[in-house]
Amino acid sequence: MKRLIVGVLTLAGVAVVACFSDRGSGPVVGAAECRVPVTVIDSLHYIIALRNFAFHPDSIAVPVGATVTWVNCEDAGVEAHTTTSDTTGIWDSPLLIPGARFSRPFPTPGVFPYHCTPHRDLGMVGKLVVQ
Ligand SMILES: [Cu+2]
Repeated sequence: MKRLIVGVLTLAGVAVVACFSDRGSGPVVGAAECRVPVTVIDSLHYIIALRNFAFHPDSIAVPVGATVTWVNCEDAGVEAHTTTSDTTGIWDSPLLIPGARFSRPFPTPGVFPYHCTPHRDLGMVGKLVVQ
């Protein structure tokens, strides 16, 4: 399993593996994805965790055609977040409570800066590169 993930990382040209365990205090009891310290599910499926009022990783490159899933990994009771493209109209998730997720395919290349609408001023921003 570990070897497979490393292989996928190499193929995708993405050297990002998030380790969620060092970002929280105690285990996450929300979405299943939050328990897995992996950003890359396979070459076309990627996870971005929302935790501690930040996106993890906050910058990621994925191949054209990939599906990206943002998962709110905050502890229960923490404020909801969104994932919202800086360019109006590309994507705008509803408010995601802890445990909730939002997925979107990215069929065309580009650089997509995005943010969390309630917490943009707190620096809750990210960048997605589709290449
Ligand atoms: Cu937020």
